[in-house]
Amino acid sequence: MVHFTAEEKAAVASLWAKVNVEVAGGEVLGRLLVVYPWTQRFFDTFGNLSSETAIMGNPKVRAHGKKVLTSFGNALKNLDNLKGTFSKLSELHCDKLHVDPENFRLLGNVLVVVLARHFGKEFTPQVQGAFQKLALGVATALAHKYH
Ligand code: HNI
Repeated sequence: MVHFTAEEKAAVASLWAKVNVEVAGGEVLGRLLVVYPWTQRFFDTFGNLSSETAIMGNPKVRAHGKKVLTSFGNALKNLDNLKGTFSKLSELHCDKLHVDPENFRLLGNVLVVVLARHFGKEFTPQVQGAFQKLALGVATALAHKYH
């Protein structure tokens, strides 16, 4: 289980309070689909994903990115129980969606990159480290129910 120090908890909470999940969510999912094109296979009902411009402007990508990042935000309130918090979603992604859990780690990394771009100098090495830990914790929790 990942453990967060009081400093790490404070760092992720104060940054997350400033994140616009709608904007950042669309960007994170869009960039995932651009940079790791094999992830597009899970979203074949999303319409046009034929180019970077198409992906980044696709309303379904934006809407789903918002949903994913809103769900990721639940981690912030449950830092001491990530596995319990994401157990239903882990079952869904495993049993119904068949998403390879490696993709959760990829999405976490893309999230860190997007936050670094949005926040610039405010995204200090301490904040970055805390977020990387959080992203890994969420990815591990989402992978927990895989069998
Ligand atoms: Ni994910 C649906 C949360 C990563 C593919 N996903 C969801 C839903 C939530 C969610 C919430 C909606 C569930 C519902 O309808 O009950 N996904 C998350 C979170 C992460 C994540 C918190 C990582 C932090 N999902 C990923 C990744 C992929 C992915 C990395 C694939 C690359 N998710 C899906 C697909 C669906 C989905 C596919 C169903 C989409 C649809 O509506 O058709």
